[in-house]
Formats: sequence, structure tokens, C-alpha cells
Amino acid sequence: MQVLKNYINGELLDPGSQQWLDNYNPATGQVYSQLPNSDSNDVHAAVQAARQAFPAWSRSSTEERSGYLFKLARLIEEHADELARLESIDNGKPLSLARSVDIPRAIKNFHFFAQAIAMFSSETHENIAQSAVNMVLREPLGVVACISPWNLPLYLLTWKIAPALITGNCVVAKPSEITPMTAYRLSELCIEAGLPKGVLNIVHGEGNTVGQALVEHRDIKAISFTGGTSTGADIATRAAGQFKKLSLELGGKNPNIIFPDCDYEKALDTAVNAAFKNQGQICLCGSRFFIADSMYDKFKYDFIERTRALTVGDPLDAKSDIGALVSREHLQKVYYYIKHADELGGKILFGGKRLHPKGHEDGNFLQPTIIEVNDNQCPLNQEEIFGPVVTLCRFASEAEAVALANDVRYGLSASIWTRDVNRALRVSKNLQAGTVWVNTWMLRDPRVPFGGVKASGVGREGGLEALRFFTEPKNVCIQY
Ligand code: TXE
Repeated sequence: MQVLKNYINGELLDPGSQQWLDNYNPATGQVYSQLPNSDSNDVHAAVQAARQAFPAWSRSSTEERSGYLFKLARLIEEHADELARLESIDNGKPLSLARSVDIPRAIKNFHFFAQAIAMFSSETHENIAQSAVNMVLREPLGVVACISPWNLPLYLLTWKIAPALITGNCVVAKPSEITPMTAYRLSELCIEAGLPKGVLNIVHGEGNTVGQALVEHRDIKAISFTGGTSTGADIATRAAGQFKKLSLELGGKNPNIIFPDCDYEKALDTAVNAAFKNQGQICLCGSRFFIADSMYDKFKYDFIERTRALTVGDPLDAKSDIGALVSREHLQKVYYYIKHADELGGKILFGGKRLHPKGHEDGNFLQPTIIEVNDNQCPLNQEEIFGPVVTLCRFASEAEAVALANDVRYGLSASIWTRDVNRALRVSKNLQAGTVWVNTWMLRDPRVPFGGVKASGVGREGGLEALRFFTEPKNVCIQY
């Protein structure tokens, strides 16, 4: 059984406590590795290492920093197959998905920010009447924390680390304790890349020990977090007293609105994909489908039939469309909504059963589940389920569709399906969401701002927004 280590000051170290946590394979229910059960002493050591590395790293040239990011991208590429397999085993996601999305995206994150820094210019403002020139310098913050979740482990970890490092910060990262494998492998690759010691540190362990110690550490200047909304609120509360900079990417309950003039086949295929990709465990997954009255019955029928055709099974099997949910606890949380669907305001149209595929009887498998809902206020349409469970609802008019879509505490993303460009723009403007997709879903470009409104978060990641987040603007005013 593999025993993982923390990556602190360029070295792979056991936790000071000499305690480890079991890491389960979600497809088999078996323990297959152990990760450090680190505590605040390990966090402190990592922060100290990052502080020591900061002066040299922050003064290094952007070319030098880009060089390390390109090296890391290359090393991930060289080990792409191995990393995809690790991600699949650790998370339960189909290997094909890890191969086509997670690992390529981790490579792209390093590539993208290694290049984006060259476009990161700052402003000058001349004040002729007062013979003055204002420069805006962009300075790194110091030591920053990157706390990432389990649904897209290497993808989201690198999405934070890359912009933090390229802008001259040193990082203490905390990957999810549920999926530590690729972060651990990344620390080995950092050593292979010769990344200067202390520039990046990775501390494994639980949220309420390692995560909390990082959030409360006096020398952490900013926190970039992706995870649950209640955890985000807890982090914001704890960080407030020290005025830390925060970027919080939280939950979603994303509406997909299907108008009668849509490209029906494309809308249907994409709907199934948006609903069940990664077992529905992506913050951007479509979880509430609002379908025009006139096409509701046909869409419902076809949606069920396409869902019926999906194969649930061993994530490593190329035939599996849907793998295992990430943990037993998470499966229980998701299953609660299915078990109590009636009381929670819905009627199950398809799915709803736990599955025990041959050879994987103890895995966290669940049928993709479709629930019909009439009242948008019911918990099934208001709470983030974060699993392969979606609701269908009908609407009578565009105004009603927008009102239903917005009538929720979240505001991460939305998809609308129509061929009418006026409607597309009108509805996009009226939806409360950080991202609106028209006739597509999850088409992601690393240059655009990414984040949510309302309970889906604070701040934006991606492109220049990420570079701005990880830097502090300083105004230097010279009178000549
Ligand atoms: O996430 P947590 P959980 C949603 C989804 C899911 C729910 C809970 O609805 O069911 O959140 O999932 C670390 N201080 N999303 O419990 O706890 C933790 O160790 C500092 C949406 O797994 O938010 C992990 O590294 N850190 C989502 C990270 O935070 C703390 C992705 C996320 O874990 C901490 C995942 C604390 N007090 C879940 N407590 C998305 N937006 O994509 C935990 N952590």
C-alpha cells in the first residue's frame, strides 16, 4: 500500500504527528493508500518554507518562472497516462474522462499561465496639469493558500497554483483528503523539475485541521478556495479578522433552459452530458432542466431513453460512461435526495437505485436519476445535490423560465437552448449567473473570468482575473 508524504521545502516528509489517514478506492470500497494526517505544525513548517523562498522567487524574472511552469506541463504530459489512471482510481471517474479532460487541462493550466504573464500589463495615468505620472505596479502578495476539492483534483489544484506561482507568490496547497494521489505525484514532479525549494508546498490532511490552520495562519495573505458553500462561508468568517484576500468558488444549482426553437438533438445530447458527466460531480453540471411546455413530454421521454443507454460501471473500463461517486459519505448524501424524493417534492422518472456491478460490489455506484418537480421551491430544486441526480420542470413563457432559473440561492452557470439570437441575448442578460452558455455546455476557455454570484462564490478565477487576484496593485505617483 502506498504511503504518501507532504511536500515541504522541496522535500517529501512524513507528518510530524506520524499519523496517516486511509484513502479509499471509490469503485471497490477498499483502502489502497494512506495520506498524512497533518496538523498545524506541518502547516507552519510549510508556511515558513514558503516565506523563506519568497524573496528570491518574487524577484526572479517572469521568463524563469515561466520556464518552471513549462517544465511542469511537460512532465505532466510525459506521465499523462499514469496520472489519468491515478485520478480515475482515486476519484471514481471514468478513465476516459480523466484522459480527455482532467489531465490535459492540468497541462494547459501551466502552459496558459506561463504565457499569460507576458500579456499582464499595468496602467499609467498622466496628470498633465499637475506634472505628475501615476504608475500602477502589480506586486505578488507573499505566501498564499490554494485549497482544492475532490471532483477535478489535479485540474483545479493546478488552476490555482499556476497563476499564484507565475505572479511571484509562494504557495502552500491543500488538496482534498479524499483524492490526494495526483497532488502527491505532482510534488514528485516538482522535485524532478528542480522547482526551487519552498516555492510550492503541498500539505495533506483534513479540512478542519490543515485547511483551518492555513486559513488562520498569520502569514497567509490570500486564500483561493474551491469547494462547498458552507465551507466557503466558514473560511470567509475565519479569514475576515486578518483581512485576507479571498477567491471562493462554491456550489451551483445550474439551470438549463430548453426553448422550443432549439437544435433539439444537440440540446438533448448535451443535456445528458451536462447532467451526468463525472457522476454529476462538477459544480457546472446542469442540475435543473426547465423545458418549454410545448415540448416537455417529448423531451422527457427522449431524455430518459438517452439516460437509459448510459453504462454505469468500473471507471477503468472503457465502456463505462458513469463511474463511482467519490466517497461513501458523499454517496449517502446524494442517495438521501433519492430515497426521500417524494417528501422533498419530486417524482422519480428514471433511476434511483444503488448499483453493485460484478467485481465492484462494494463500490459507490448509483443509477443516473431523473426526477420530475412541479414546485421550484422544493429542496430538490433548491439544494445542491452534486451527484447524478437531475430535475425536470416545465415552463410556459420566457419570463417564467428566467424567474424559475433565478429563484435559487446559487448563481454559478446556466445554459440556454434557442436559435433566436434576440432571445439568447435577452435571457443571458437576465440570468443571475457567472457564466451563461448558449447552445453549449462547459465550453471553457482559460482566458475568461470564471466564478459565481450569490451563494456560488466571491471573486473570479481565470485569465487576467487570476493574475489580478494574486497581485496587489500599488500606485506610485511621481511629480516632475
Ligand atoms: O467539500 P469541502 P466536501 C460541494 C458539494 C459537496 C459539498 C461538500 O455540494 O457535496 O460541497 O463537499 C477543505 N477550512 N462541492 O465536504 O468540505 C477540504 O479538505 C479550510 C462543490 O468534500 O468544501 C477540501 O480540500 N478548508 C465543489 C476542500 O476544502 C477546508 C467541489 C473542499 O472540501 C475546511 C466539492 C475548513 N474548515 C464540493 N473544511 C465545487 N464548487 O466544485 C474543508 N476544507
